[in-house]
Amino acid sequence: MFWIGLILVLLSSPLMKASEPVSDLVLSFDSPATQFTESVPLGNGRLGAMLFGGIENERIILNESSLWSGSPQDADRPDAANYLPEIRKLLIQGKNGEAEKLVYEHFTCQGKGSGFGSGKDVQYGSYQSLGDLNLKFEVGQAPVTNYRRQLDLETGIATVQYQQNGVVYSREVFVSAPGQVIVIRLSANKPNSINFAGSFVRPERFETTVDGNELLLSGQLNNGTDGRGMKYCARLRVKASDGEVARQNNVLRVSNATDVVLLISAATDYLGFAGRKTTDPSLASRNDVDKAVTKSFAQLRQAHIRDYQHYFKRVSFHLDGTKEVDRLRPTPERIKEFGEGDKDPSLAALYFQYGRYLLISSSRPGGLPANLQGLWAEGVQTPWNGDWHLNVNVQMNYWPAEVTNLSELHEPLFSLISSLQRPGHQTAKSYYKARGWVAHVITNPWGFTSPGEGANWGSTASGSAWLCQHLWDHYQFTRDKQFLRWAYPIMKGSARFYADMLIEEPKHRWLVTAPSTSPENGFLLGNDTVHIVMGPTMDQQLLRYLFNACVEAAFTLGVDRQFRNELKEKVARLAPTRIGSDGRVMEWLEEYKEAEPTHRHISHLWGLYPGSEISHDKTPALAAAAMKSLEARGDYSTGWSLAYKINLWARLGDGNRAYRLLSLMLSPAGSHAQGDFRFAGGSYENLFDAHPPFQIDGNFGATAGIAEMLLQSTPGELCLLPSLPDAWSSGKISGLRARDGFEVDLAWKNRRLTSAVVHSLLGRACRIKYGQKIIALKTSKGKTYSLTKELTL
Ligand code: FUC
Repeated sequence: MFWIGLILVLLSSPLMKASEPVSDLVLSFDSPATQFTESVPLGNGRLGAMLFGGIENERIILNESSLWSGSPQDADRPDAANYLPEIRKLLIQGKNGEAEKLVYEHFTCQGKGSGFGSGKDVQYGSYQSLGDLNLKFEVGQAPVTNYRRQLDLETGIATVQYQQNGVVYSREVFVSAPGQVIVIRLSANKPNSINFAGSFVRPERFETTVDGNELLLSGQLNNGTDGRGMKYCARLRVKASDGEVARQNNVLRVSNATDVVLLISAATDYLGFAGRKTTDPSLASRNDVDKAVTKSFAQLRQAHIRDYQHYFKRVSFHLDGTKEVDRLRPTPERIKEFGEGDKDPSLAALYFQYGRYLLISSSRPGGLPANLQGLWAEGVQTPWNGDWHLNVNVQMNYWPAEVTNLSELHEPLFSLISSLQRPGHQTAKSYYKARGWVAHVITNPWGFTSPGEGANWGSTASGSAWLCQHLWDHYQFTRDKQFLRWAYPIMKGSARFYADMLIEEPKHRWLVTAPSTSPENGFLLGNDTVHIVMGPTMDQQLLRYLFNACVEAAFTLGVDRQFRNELKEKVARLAPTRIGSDGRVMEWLEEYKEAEPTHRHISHLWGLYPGSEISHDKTPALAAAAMKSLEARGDYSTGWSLAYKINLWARLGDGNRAYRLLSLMLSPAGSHAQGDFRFAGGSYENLFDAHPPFQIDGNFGATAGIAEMLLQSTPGELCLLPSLPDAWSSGKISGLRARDGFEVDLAWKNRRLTSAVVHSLLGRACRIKYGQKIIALKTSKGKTYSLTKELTL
């Protein structure tokens, strides 16, 4: 009965006409994808799918977020600490080159480390794609018309539609979190028109079999030692309304069907950070698909939409000014023209919501955090192993979590942080003879906390401090004491490490980290480029943040008086952020000459964003120096670096400059590179960020940046429309979150605020700033305050 109903709906639904209005929330394409970065991403936090929408060959790249090669290892050098005094002595003597040599030889990880970013067959491992599902359709020679491929961010559903031989063919795809399956529906408005062969494939280490109406993919990845690593299994179950389902070798053939639903489940035997019970991937994937098969397509679809919109609908964002005809254009064409003027503001709104969509789809409580690829990866050796980089990248993934009202989705990062304590404790001891725990630059699901294998990039010692900022920031947004009780011991362990690890530098007697680096940036000493230093500015800013946060957290919880005192003493002695003779923020303790003045990392501005020790109000001289630093670094860079600069300029109150960075971000990947990949950041056809290659941090960073242009907050203070660019003359946004538990709705016209509504979730007091106006607001929990009159008169 249900199937007949569906068919009737289809028969009566005409193909979407070009004149139909398209919402701000649709990515659209007029042809199938020919490569990964043209396909559309779908996901439920654990399972991912990239839909190509081919007519003769549909390719869907499948992912499961825990699918990693490699295995747990002890990568700490047992004798590293023996070399620490010598390394420090050389640094104090200014012999950084010699210190770097020692770090290379004795203070990196032991073994192969990340395999220089190609670690799939070493113990570090690599995040891998699960494989491809290929659907080969019998289509004949007749011309295809009215092709349209879309991703609707309102529903989290992708569709493909086209016409051939008078038949309208439709596909609808989503990944259900409640159902834990990928759901693909194929339909035609003429009976018995669907014929295809389905198969699974992956580059290596797989087997496929067919069992009744089920197609199976299974295998075992390399653990980097005896080859017997993680096991995985994916399953496709076919549910056809009519026609025939038959097996042909390792292919499942569906003939003469009218309506077909494909359900795909997948699992691995990864234990999870929390040491969850081992799953038998075959059993787990069978359970999921068995459950899903009892539900109708409509039920699965409805449950998916309800679950997805529970997150997505919290924020709405609209920017005026894009003509209907431009909104209807395929997304890749809009990207090509975005930088050419102000005619398409709504693409920026779409891009912002896409960032939220990507976080909802790649990071769910109980799962793994979004990695360098989110969870969408092609192939078995992903760029930089698709891991979690701790010197900006994984943190950037979570920059939008709180402010764009997706606070619960921050949780997977918190679990990752918690999981690093045990191995990080060992690393702290082995290298620094310090208490507490530390993580350096890279980590994986196997608890890697040692320095990387290259001294120039792998020795930054403040990865764990930066991670802990997320714990404290989550608390600042939510004031969730129960969370703080859980998080504080992690922060304390991190602070314990740094409090032990600091040394006194001889010139000013400041306390500094040593050895460390300013992430990946080098300076010239004679003819050499050197990276290893004491007290790079970023470390010092991070430790100021961490120590102060720990003091406040311990005070709030009424614990650790002695430790609080120790931290208070030490925080006062940390090297301050300083301005150099050239007027820029100093990146290191000394005024070194950068080897690469336009380097993508801008770590010494951490205190401006995501930290908050630099601002026009509190530290005007440093804010001016930060501007100079940014000018000197230049705008052009990799994707994530462009995104970082949006946030930095937004914090500096320069909306037009932030917008210029956003325009570079929303340019076709590589279009500003002039042959130099270091400046090739931008967007691919599917709006994925191009490092290049695809790296999702830029999507998330730019989403946070857009929020930062419209609302900024520190505890007790909200700043409305702090960096509104001329290009966004009129618009509205609702549902952004501010620290101390406020939700904010804003509207503006001709660049002037026309409506400001603040919902107080916690009943805290705050100051609200708009331009020169400041109002003090006392609030009651759960009450809503309209401030339009006070702020706009
Ligand atoms: C950091 C960056 C690179 C890249 C890599 C994954 O090391 O410097 O640009 O994003 O992470």
